[in-house]
Amino acid sequence: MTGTFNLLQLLQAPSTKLFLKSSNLPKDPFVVMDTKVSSTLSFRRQIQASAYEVVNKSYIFSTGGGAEITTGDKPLGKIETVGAFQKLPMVMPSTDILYSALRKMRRISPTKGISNIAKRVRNQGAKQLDTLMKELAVPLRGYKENFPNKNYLHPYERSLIELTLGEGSYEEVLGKVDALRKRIVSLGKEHASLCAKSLSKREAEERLNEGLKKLEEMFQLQGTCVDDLLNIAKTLRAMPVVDPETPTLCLVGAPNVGKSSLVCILSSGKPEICNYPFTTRGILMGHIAINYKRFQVTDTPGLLKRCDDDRNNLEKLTLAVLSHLPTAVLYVHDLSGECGTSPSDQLIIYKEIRKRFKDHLWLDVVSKCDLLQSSPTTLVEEEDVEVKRYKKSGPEGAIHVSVKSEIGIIELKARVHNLLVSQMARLSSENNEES
Ligand SMILES: Nc1nc2c(ncn2[C@@H]2O[C@H](COP(=O)(O)OP(=O)(O)O)[C@@H](O)[C@H]2O)c(=O)[nH]1
Ligand SMILES: [Mg+2]
Repeated sequence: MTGTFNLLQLLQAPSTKLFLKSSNLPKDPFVVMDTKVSSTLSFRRQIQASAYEVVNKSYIFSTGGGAEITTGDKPLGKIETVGAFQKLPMVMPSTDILYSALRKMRRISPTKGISNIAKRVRNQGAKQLDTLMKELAVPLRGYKENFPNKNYLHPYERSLIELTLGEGSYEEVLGKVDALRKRIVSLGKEHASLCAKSLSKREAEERLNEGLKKLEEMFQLQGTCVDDLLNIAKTLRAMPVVDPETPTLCLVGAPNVGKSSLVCILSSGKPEICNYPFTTRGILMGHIAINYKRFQVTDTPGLLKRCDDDRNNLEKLTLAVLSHLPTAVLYVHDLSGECGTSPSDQLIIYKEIRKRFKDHLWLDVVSKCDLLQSSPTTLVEEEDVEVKRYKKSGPEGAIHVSVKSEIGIIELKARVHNLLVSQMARLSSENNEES
């Protein structure tokens, strides 16, 4: 068969780096300790030890690793804190698992003291098949156990998994890995048992070779799910890490209304560019320092006038940020006609978002007001009062600003500071209520 790994080649090849040390393996191979998860992960785990947990839709400060979800007296499981992607186990490429397992299998010798050659060969063969089966199955078991159940993830991270990998893909790949493990165990046991029952040296050798070939072929053909899992872990680990403990100002609005320009002007220092895997354009993440306290400020992908079913992943990311992270909103309106979304469409989007996130602390800003002074918005006679008023000055109480001419920026900064201080107070009182 093309591409089949050749056992003889392996035997003859000089021994290279071993991926699994026998001393690392648990006595019962099916009770897996994830000893291969690198020590850097445990460090990351420590630095991410305190976080918020979402219980009954509110954010609860925690210093532990997760809270029990209960319905009545019955615990359902653990809810993960934000930061689960940084704690994902390291996945070995499927070929590395196979090579490593084959090497370990080759080192298995027969139980001492068996003088009958046929008995010795069948004893060794059965042990070798058993070892190969376990060495292939143990890492898979570890992945199944150490990749978090999506249902217990922080809702923000759950949304990111769906947006990035597509709905159901994460569970599907984990399911395939577990199914492969079960098939390997069953095939390995069957052939180890056949080998152990062999009546002659020759039969034992045949049984052994047949079992090895089948296990190897199965792992080679179906091991792609392990590589898919490796890619999933890589993608998720690279995702921007949000800090839900830090009050965050989130700039929301239609595309090109001036959100990123405002993040730059509000941030102390240079904002970082965060890339979610499904964004082609980076999202800016900056910090604001007020009285030695740091706050986050970030823009979100622009929202268009359309229903939720038609929204793309970028828009869904905006909604996930607003739904699942404790954010205060700075909503940006561009009435200059420059951004590509008409003011009347912006009003429709705004009203929907405002209604949906009515409990968020909120500040409205009309951007690019330098352009409004030179070319004021044209009003159409038949438009209703609300639209006319919106086109003229935005929602009631909105601050008019311009990044270009710096109009309104001092007032904006003062109002943003107040908003973030209120957001911080709100978070602390929510935490106190819960503790
Ligand atoms: N005239 C003017 N243009 C602006 C102002 N703020 C932003 N822009 C321009 O508007 C365009 C979109 O801005 P950007 O910040 O990328 O918008 P975003 O897509 O909402 O993040 C860019 O070409 C900016 O230079 C402003 O105050 N005045
Ligand atoms: Mg932007």
